[in-house]
Amino acid sequence: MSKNALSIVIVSIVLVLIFIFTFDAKSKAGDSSSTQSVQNVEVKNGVQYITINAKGGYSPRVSSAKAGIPTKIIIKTKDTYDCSALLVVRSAKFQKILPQSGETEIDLGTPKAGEPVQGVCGMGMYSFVVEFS
Ligand SMILES: [Cu+2]
Repeated sequence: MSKNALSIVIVSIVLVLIFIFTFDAKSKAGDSSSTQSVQNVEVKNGVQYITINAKGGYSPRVSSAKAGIPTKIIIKTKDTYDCSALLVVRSAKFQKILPQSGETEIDLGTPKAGEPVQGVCGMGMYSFVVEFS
C-alpha cells in the first residue's frame, strides 16, 4: 500500500519535472524569437539608434529599446511612394515628408521608461511604436 503510494508520488514528480523542462525549453525558444525583433536597435558612441523601414507601413511595428540613453530613430525609405512617407511622431514634434529613398533621423532626446514613442502615417492607418524599459 505505502509502496504503491510512494511510486505514484515518484511518477508524478517525474511528470512535473518533464513538464517544467518542456515549458522551459519553449519559453527559451520564445525568448530567442523576441530578440530577433530587437535587432533593429543598436548603440553607437553612446547613442541608441532604432531603425525602422517605411514602405507600405512601418516595420518592425513594435521595437523595444532601453530608456535613459540618448536615442534616435532612423527611418529608412526605399521607393516609398505610399502615405507611410508622411510621418508624424508627436512626442518628438516631428512631422515630415520623407524622401522617396533615404534615411531620416528623428531625435528622441533621452526617453524615459514606460513612455512609448509612437509614429503614425499621414492618414493614421499605419503606425509603429518603440517601447522603452
Ligand atoms: Cu497612411
